[in-house]
Amino acid sequence: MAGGINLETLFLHSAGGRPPLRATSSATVFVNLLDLNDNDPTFQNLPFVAEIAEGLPAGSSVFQVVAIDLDEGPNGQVTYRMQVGMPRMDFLINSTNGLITSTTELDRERIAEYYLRVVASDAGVPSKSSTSTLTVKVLDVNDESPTFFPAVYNVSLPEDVARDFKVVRLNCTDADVGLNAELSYFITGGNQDGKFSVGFRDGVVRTVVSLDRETVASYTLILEAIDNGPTGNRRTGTATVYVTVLDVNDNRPIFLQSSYESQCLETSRLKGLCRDAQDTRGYLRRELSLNQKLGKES
Ligand SMILES: [Ca+2]
Ligand SMILES: [Ca+2]
Ligand SMILES: [Ca+2]
Ligand SMILES: [Ca+2]
Repeated sequence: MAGGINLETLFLHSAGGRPPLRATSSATVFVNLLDLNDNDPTFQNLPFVAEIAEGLPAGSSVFQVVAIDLDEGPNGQVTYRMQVGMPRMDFLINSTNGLITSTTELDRERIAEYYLRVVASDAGVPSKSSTSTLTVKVLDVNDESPTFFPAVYNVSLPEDVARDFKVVRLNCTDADVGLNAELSYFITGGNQDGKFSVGFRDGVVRTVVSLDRETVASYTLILEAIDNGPTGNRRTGTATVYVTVLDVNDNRPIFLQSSYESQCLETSRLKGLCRDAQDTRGYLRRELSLNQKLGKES
């Protein structure tokens, strides 16, 4: 019952006296009805959902809850407290005005959503209270960079590899969400002769034309991933792809000179042996052993 003062008028009649007194009198009586604590504090504007960007300093305002109690005096005097914070109690509530603030810098990549049990109690005896849940959604900020894993790739390719050959698929992730994690890939170094390309969206490195080991035997390609965060706050990651070009027998032998002269030591040694030989059998024996020796050496 809402508190208040009831005004009632009492009419007094006297009828029992002897002799009877024919008189009527009236008096006004004020009756003050004391308030009972019969109303619970009631939260307004449910359900409570707050959205706050990650990375704001501790002490940032998150939300203000309001509960109304229709009773009077202490019975209607509401105070607030936070009962449970899931998964962590990273917030404070002002007990008199219901303003909720953070007690730490929130990080969406660690905790993206909180559930806070808020209690509103009146100061009656006994006290009445109600509870409600505030959902705090932590909004993403582009505070994570694209990260290649691995960051270094080693690839060997035969020089006659076909054009558009898939050299390597880069693995890159960005822990943010949405545009803050949408990646584009570029080759930013080591591709002077334009032999390689990378898929803008898929991060697959391919050959543009076939290679030639005799011209360039290895490449050190620098790959960059850039996220699609807000202009002025885009973040990048870098990877290196080492490409070794393997030889294929694609060149005919070419003589560097038109003729070659060479002395054969063994021939001259044989001639010497011939001259020195006194008998044919001795010569033949020596020739035989020399041929065996030469056969072993060759
Ligand atoms: Ca109350
Ligand atoms: Ca973060
Ligand atoms: Ca983030
Ligand atoms: Ca990012």
